[in-house]
Amino acid sequence: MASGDQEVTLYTSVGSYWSQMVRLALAEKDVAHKTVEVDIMNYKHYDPEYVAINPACEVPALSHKGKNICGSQEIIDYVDQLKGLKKHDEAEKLRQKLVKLPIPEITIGVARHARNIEEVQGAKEIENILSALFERQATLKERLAKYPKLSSAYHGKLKQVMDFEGRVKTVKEVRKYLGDISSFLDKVIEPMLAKGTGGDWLFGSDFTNADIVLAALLARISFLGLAEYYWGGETDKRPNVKAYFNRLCDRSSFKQECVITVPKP
Ligand SMILES: N[C@@H](CCC(=O)N[C@@H](CS)C(=O)NCC(=O)O)C(=O)O
Repeated sequence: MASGDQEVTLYTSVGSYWSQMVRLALAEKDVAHKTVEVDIMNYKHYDPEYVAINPACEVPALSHKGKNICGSQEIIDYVDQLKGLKKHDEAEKLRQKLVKLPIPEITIGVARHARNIEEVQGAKEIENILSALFERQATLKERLAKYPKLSSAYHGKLKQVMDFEGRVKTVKEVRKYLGDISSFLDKVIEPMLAKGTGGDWLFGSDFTNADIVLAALLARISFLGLAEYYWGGETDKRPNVKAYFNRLCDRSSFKQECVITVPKP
């Protein structure tokens, strides 16, 4: 950023999907900033100090010059505008589709049903890590009782969490979301990469906002023990997605911001 770089503060959580996307964007766009780690596993994002920054009770959020920008895509757009970066039209269209894919549902769905989804490798460890998020409703109810002035934020979040949990109740539902990712990879990403883009990335040699979202998405699939299912194995399913993922793994911003390993049991 030309000026005022030091005024940028990013509120993020290390393993969060939407935070990873934003951290990757800030690294790629060379935005100097201060990072505040919000421990969502211990529900620090429900504390009044953080709710004052983001009433949606979620990470990421970004503060700049007294303004709070909440939500990953809003932050990416804000940073692009601030830096005067030109949008790539086709990449923006693809980015809109990528952000709608049910990765949050797959994350919580896998956490809830890992042992019953045989495609997941390392189910027990994933369940151990993510089970910390199972107390969201109980924690929100506690906070509601403790901080009635924030009831509007807590009620809003509680409703969102209840609707969300209702969508990942059964293995069958989670399998449907896994299928949505398969068909998107098969219909859009694999053919696009197979045809050749003129470079290493989705639209050539520039690492666009669509690459940023796809990178976080593939990192999440890998973290959930699903890389083998989507692009690995003897059949070498989706070789171009696999090659793209391997190139990502060599990219320093990706290694730094998106790779979180599952500890061995
Ligand atoms: N639409 C928001 C979604 C943010 C979001 O769902 N963040 C998750 C972490 S990846 C979160 O804060 N979850 C905590 C919770 O739901 O309690 C965005 O794009 O930033």
